[in-house]
Amino acid sequence: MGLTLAEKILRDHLVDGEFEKNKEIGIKIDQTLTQDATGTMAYLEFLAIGIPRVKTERSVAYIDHNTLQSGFENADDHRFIGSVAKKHGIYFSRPGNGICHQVHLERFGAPGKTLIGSDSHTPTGGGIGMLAIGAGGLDVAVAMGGGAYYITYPKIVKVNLIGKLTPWSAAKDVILEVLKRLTVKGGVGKIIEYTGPGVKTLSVPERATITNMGAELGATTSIFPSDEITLEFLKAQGREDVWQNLSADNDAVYDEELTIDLSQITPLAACPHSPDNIKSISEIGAMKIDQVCIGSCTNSSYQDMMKVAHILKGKTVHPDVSLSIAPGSKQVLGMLAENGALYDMIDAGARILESACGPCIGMGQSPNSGGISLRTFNRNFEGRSGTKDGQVYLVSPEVAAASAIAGVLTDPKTLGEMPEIPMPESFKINDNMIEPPIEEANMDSVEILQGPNIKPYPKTSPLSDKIECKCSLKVGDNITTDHIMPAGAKILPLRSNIPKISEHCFTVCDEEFPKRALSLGSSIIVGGSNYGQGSSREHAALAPLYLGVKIVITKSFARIHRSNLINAGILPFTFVNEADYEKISQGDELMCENLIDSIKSGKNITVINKTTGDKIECICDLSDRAKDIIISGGLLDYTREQLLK
Ligand code: MIC
Ligand code: SF4
Repeated sequence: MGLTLAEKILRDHLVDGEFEKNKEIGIKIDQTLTQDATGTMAYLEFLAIGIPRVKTERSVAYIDHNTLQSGFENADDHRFIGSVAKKHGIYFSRPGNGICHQVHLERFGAPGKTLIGSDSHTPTGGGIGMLAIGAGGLDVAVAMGGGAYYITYPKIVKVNLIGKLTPWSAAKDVILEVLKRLTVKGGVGKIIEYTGPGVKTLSVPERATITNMGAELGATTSIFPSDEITLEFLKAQGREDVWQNLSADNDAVYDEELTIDLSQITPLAACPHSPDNIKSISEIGAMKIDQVCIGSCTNSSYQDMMKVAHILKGKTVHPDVSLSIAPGSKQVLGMLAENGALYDMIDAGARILESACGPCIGMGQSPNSGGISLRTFNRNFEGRSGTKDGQVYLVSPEVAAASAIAGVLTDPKTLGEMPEIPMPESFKINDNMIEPPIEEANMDSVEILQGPNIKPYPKTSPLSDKIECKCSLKVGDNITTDHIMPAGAKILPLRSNIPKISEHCFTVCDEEFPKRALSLGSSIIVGGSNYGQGSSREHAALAPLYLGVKIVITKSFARIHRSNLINAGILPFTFVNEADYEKISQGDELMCENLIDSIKSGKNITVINKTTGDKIECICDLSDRAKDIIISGGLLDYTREQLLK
């Protein structure tokens, strides 16, 4: 029986477990990446594990999220990460060098390798045939130390691409179409593998846009084959030596299959407040807009920016619209500056931002009250822009630029002939903003620079056999990590300080939650389905841990967040009968006993609602390794115990 591409890479890297669907496997990790908003915690964890040098082939620390320095905190974090990187064998991509996923694709990614990153959009690397997966910071720390990364052996979905995109339809529209069909939970426990004749019509940046936003499907990752187009891209990056020809076997067997005819794709938008709330541009109509933001790890490549520059050339941004553009990397920005496209953007009135995440993570450029913002980004969760009632629509760069000029949502197909933007034969290469680490022999000369806002990992304790406490919060379906642990310019500087950032935990849903949870001492959260979708931020588990949350009971979890809860020693329970969700109200007194035995044996666990008398059956389905992690009090304690052994 033939293998899919993802299966081939997984098998090449298998170090623990067997290939059985839904069973846990451990894979060897070749490369890791971190960004600054998750990086400080990841490196504190790496230091706590105590391995002197990273054991991966390549580990890179990027500074791209917390680049607004309105106080000392972010600058201190950058210095801390830089010093850890230098000492412990990690390459350091300095602020200004670009967004982690864009730079990694350009300068480090390699077909057939495994990459985990403490950022959910790490699957961008799937655009060049890498098996690239988003993970919690602690998982990345363990992988840097040479430990395996564990995932449930996923189902593999074949997306058969046929046809060719028509002018002005974009890769963004392809992934929005996939999101429309599969929804934000359609990818959980699955790898999305793109095949078919349509693959050859897509460039590497286009493929990367598609794999990047596979994160919004909840997928473990997404991947394209590595072919002659990949080779061309790597050659242009001066890195053809890492290329290999990779694809699925002809007789590969997939768990699910869907076909997308690229020629039928029209410009689409994800409407507020979910990436799967898809409508066509023509269906929405000429809606008046207030803001346009172009950039993010989804759509900030050289080709994207050149299309935008072409649309803006010789025009003026509509007087009622604010347009900002953040090219994805120093390489992209430098090339735009050199060939004059940057002039066209500036001349049209675009506000050029540094090469970083910027508005995508609410680091500035929040829209006006109730403002309609078109963004080429990948997430439009409520409040993420920094404006609570902001209405964010996710669109392609072509739609964004055309609309910025017109002042209303505009189908770029009305612009006439589309320009041919060829892939450059060679990209401008200058890695002067990537600092290599110091040689191992000299590592003792490097001092770790830890600013006052950088506080240690929260206290954990081994699992108790009985938990008796109140339900401190009950929430609904599709709760995102932006609900649990909001981001934005005001809160992100607290990423290195769990006690402080915890004061903002769940405040989007309930202002009083942090105080209430703290005063209860210990408590349980109840949620609906797809709980914890979105970001990889382990802060969405560490803040609840600090606030005393012992169990989260839901109808279902998103993958990375569930792992982060386990890593933090918080029990992830699911209802055996989803209808039992109704049997717990906020404030109810809950109790469960014989936990250690039940966890070990995998038996259902009965949660007794002492307020109503109801008995609620829950499952805590864990692999043997996850059971040990939970019983030890989390992955940090577990790893330390393993190392002592
Ligand atoms: C995001 O897009 O939500 C982020 C910010 O990149 C996160 C990481 C974080 O919260 O630091 C992600 O996607 O994992
Ligand atoms: Fe940065 Fe936005 Fe990409 Fe997250 S989604 S890595 S915040 S650009």
